[in-house]
Amino acid sequence: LVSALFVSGLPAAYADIVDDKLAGMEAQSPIDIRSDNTFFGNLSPLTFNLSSSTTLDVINNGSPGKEKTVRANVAAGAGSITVDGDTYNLAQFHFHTPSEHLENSHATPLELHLVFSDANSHLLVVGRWINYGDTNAALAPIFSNLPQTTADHLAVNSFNLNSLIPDNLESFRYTGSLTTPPFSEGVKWIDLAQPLDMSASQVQAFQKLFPDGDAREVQPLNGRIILTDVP
Ligand code: SG5
Ligand code: ZN
Repeated sequence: LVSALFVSGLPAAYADIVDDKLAGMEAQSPIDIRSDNTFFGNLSPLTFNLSSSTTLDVINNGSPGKEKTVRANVAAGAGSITVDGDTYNLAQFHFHTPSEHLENSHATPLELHLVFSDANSHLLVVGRWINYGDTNAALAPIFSNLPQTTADHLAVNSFNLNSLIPDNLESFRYTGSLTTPPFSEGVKWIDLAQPLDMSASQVQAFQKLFPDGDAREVQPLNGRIILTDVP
């Protein structure tokens, strides 16, 4: 029964993922982050150390039955985050439409995920909601030239990773999972409260590639606690 709940949250592309792979998994992502399920506290500081000029290798992984998104692989050593005394290195960032995490039960048009891992391969994902607004100049080199097929690669020569991170680092933190197969648990999630803006045409360019979306449905908290330092 529990695994059936999770399977019901899969995009059609994951229909071949069977129940037994998910049996016993109860701390899954994404989740609905609401003012009535978050707890206020003093959270440990986040220290980002990000290159202001890194190369990106942008790929489209759109094959049916596989996780679908556009991913930017960053050069080794281009970025890290230190939290609670542990340093995690940035491997890649990618996007989902609509947002996977909900904000008071509402999705935003897009969500950014920055995937980091530490020396022991523990994963930490920094998520950021993306709203409609001005054209995002920093992301324009990617969103104006999105790789249309899996055969396509886009090289970006000088990307400022700091453009993805707000000055205000207030966040929501909880422990969850990958949002795509194999849905591995023990992933630290830090969802930044400050959204990023992109223009409607930038959002549309991404949605055109994945008309059915590439977002997993929200998963039950099952007693997990979401901490926040948003006043
Ligand atoms: C995306 O999300 C990424 C996965 C990522 C999952 O589907 O897929 C792509 O970017 C394909 C273009 O990235 C990879 O597979 C790279 C190895 O999985 C991981 O990052 C596993 C380490 C799930 O990530 S998420 O939970 O942040 N959404
Ligand atoms: Zn993701």
